[in-house]
Amino acid sequence: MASAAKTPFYITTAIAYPNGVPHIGHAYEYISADAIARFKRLDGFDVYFLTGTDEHGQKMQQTAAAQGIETRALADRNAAAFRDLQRALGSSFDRFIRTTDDDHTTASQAIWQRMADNGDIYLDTFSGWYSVRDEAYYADDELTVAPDGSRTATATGTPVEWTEESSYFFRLSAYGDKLLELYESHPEFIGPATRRNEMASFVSGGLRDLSISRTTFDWGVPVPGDPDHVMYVWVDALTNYLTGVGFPDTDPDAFARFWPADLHIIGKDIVRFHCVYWPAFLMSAGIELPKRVFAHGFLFNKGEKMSKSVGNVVDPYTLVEQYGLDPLRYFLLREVSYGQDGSYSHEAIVARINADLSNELGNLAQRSLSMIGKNYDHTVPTPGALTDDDAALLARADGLLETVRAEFDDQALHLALEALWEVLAETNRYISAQEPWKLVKVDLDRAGTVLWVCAEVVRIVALLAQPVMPDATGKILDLLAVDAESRTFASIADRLAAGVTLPAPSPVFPRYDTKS
Ligand code: ME8
Repeated sequence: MASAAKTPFYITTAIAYPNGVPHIGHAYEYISADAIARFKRLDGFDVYFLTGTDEHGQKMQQTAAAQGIETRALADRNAAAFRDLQRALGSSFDRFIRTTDDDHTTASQAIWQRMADNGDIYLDTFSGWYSVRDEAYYADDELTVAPDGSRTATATGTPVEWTEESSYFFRLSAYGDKLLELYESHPEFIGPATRRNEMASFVSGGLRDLSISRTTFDWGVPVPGDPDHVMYVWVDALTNYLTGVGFPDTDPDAFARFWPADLHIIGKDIVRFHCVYWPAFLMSAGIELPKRVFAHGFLFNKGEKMSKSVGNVVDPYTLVEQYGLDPLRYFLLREVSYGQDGSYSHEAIVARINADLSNELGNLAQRSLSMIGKNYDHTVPTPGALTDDDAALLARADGLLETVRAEFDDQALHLALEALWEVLAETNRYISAQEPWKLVKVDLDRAGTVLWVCAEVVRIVALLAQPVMPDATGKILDLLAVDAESRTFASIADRLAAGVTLPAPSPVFPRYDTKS
């Protein structure tokens, strides 16, 4: 297998609750994780990209009951909607896992058994507050009490209900010091750093044992040896990351190769589950810990939280249809600082499409290629001796791989794009200063060198922008006659070959006409 020689890279998204249809926040997570997965593949890694749906728990059962359908039917319908959306967004996932898949039951019971064998699970009675919407337990000091006595979780505003039942507990309290040691010795385990500080302060405040089973409903993975209990949905949900690569023994080779995961991409609201509960479960089960968890921010519509009651929940398909997939992918990853909250609006999307895509990249490519077409019979001109300006610009373009790789490895996707667009801006200044449209009339060789430099920068930027805009950059690379084998990052160092015949150029990024 050719990929065996490559370094493995295992990336996951959160698995969404399919109690409703996906929204733009989900789309944002998929697009960003997909860009990272594509980047690593193009950079020579053997990538495994896992995503899927989190189908158990009380919320799913209650939603289905309210709609008068079987829980399984609700899960089937909406899991399909999530999978279809990912396809529509160009997500290059390797597996779409559903927590109702058979191998996932086996994996969840296996990790449970290992935690039990390690003496970390005991039976007791749980009494406390539970938010079905968050599928989370809250302590008294995490609640807000309204004048009428009703309680909501302060962090999320969701209602909580008093719950009292027989439950298995996980000895989370025994893991506080180990978790703090983990954050200390592996500061890269949680990104961005603000989230690490939040978790360190949460854990320092003392951890209580966690209720990990329920008896008042049955939509979940049965607890091994006690089928009256189903697992707390987060125990099985987190385990999906193990199931997806063959744990415990459905695919030992894949598990040995891809575990521990390199990167869990999640949203900021589920950091505690991934950075406190998950490493504690794994430590207990004697399984290696993932290398990094990165929490992106939330996406808001014109700065407002999306909510059904406000009526501003945007269907991702509508945005794809209105702006095109690649412009939307570019906008979300360029406009929002990855790791922080961000906002989108029609005006902001149009501004990015017109300024960055249509002007900065599209016009540069179109101008250079049409001058080449017209003056050099559609063949790449042979560059002559390079001036200092030519060499300086090419050197900047050549340095991009290193910069962009470092930004992607830091999940600073917006800074990677910024670096690419800075070089495009520089190239546009260069072409204005060199005026090849005048040079072609007086010095065809020099004009050819200038146009070759421009086309070469466009090639390098297009190669590096592939993870974010796979289709549009593919078209640009077609226009530059770059063959399919020469589109990985290993080919960046190859120069655009002179004498190659180019197809007739056509614009790749039309302006968005606000009047239409
Ligand atoms: O949390 N902006 O599922 P989920 C950006 N099943 N991201 C958002 C968002 C927004 N407005 N709203 C949600 C769950 N997300 C669990 C995960 S993982 C083992 C189990 C993100 O459907 C959210 O932060 O509520 C999460 O990463 C993902 O969408 C799925 O959210």
